[in-house]
Formats: sequence, structure tokens, C-alpha cells
Amino acid sequence: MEMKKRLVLPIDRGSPLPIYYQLKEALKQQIESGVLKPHELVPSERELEEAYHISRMTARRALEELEAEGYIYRVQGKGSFVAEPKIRQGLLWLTSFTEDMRERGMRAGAKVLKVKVVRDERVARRLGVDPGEEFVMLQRLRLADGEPMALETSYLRRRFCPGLEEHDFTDRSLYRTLQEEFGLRLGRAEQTVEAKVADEFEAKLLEVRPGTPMLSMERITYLDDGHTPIEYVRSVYRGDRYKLFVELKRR
Ligand code: 16G
Repeated sequence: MEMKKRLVLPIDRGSPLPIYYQLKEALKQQIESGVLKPHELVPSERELEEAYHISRMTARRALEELEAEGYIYRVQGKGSFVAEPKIRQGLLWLTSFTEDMRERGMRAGAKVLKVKVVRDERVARRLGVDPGEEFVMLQRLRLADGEPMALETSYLRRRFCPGLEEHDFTDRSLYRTLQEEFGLRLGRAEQTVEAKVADEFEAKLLEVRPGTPMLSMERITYLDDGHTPIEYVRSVYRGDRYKLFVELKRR
């Protein structure tokens, strides 16, 4: 009965907008307004097909796109359910993943994929340092309450933190280690964000389908003198779980 009520979505056959798109937007609106709550069952392809006299393909397409955009998740043999709202990531403060998670009451974790002492001309160029300089390269899969959220590849200038590569970063914050073990105080960072889709490697690690939207970020972090670069990071955050937030002031 309740399902029937929710199926009264405004679909306009005279509209130039495709039916699947109208259906998708209407369901999205119900999710965003809380009519459909996290982990609640979403009408199935068959129910949508019958309620709106549309083809199964149209219903499937609406659900597939909602899934790709992170609004719903599917459970084999059980149907589609409303996903938790996306994590809202502020862009104003220079925070660590561990701090971000703690603030949300979630537990930060990592799976260390690679730790290596390297020289990398491209990274050196990005940081504007000597091309022969050594970096500690640390690649981690970042977890929030055990769920994979981001793939992060950091390069730290080793001359400022020799032996960093000896630490186990499974349950340890990099920023905290830099501060507490090496006395490095971070001051500011420059960061860019770009859109991309998950490739095979990222999809496998982050447990999403290849092609899922991602937020690709690049960060250069400086010490508190404001001009000594210390870190270069490339990270790929799940676009189906993350959204960025920034407050804008009128000039
Ligand atoms: C964030 C930073 C990353 C930093 C990491 C330290 C972005 C895009 N990246 O994930 O640059 O290395 O935090 O986290 O925000 P940790 O101190 O928890 O190891």
C-alpha cells in the first residue's frame, strides 16, 4: 500500500525530457526530501514498469543511473535500497583524513598498498624542488568504518622525515606522524578537484563498478612558513559517496 503511494511520481509524457530521466529525478527528489529513507526498499524495475506503463529498459536505466550516482545500492536477489547520504567534505581547512572521519564520528582506517623510497621527476617538478630529491611514496586505500572511500598516493620529501617509510600506516595518521615524530607543522595547501570515472584498478579497490564517477584531487601541502612544500598527493575519492562543500561570500 505504502509503495503504491510512493509510486505517484510526476511523469509528463508531453515533456521533451526522456521518461527515464523524469523518473530518476522524481526518485532522487523523494530520497533527498526524506520520503524515501536510507536503507528503505526502492520500487523495483517491475513495479515501476507496471505503475507507469513504461518499458523495463526505461525503468532499469533510471535505477542504474541512480545507483551510479550513489543514491541507491543494489543487493543481489533483494532489490534496490536507498543509500546513506553522501559524506560532505569541507574545502576550507587543511585537515587529514583521520580528522575528517573523527569529526563525523567514523573510524578512519587504511590498507597500505605501497611504501617506497623513490625519486620522481614529475613530482619534483610539481613541488618545484631538485629533480634528484628523494620522496617517501605512500599509497593507501582509505577506509571509513571499514568501507573503502579513497585511494591516496602521497609523496613526502624524505629529507624532512627520514625513516618515515619504516612506519606502519594501517592505523596511523600521516599528518600526526609528521607533526609528532618529525616536528613538522603544516601551514597550508593548494588543492584542485577534477571529475573522472573509476578505472578497473580503482573500481576493484574501492568496490565500485568501473565507470563510477570519482573526484580526483591533487594537493600540495606546505609547512607553516607558508612556502616550503612537504607533500604532493593524488587521491581519488568515491563520487558516489562524497560531495564537496564550500561557503561562498558575495564580493
Ligand atoms: C587527506 C589529504 C591527504 C593527506 C591525508 C592525511 C585530501 C585530498 N587528501 O586525505 O593529502 O595525506 O589526508 O591523512 O584531502 P592521515 O593523517 O589520516 O594519514
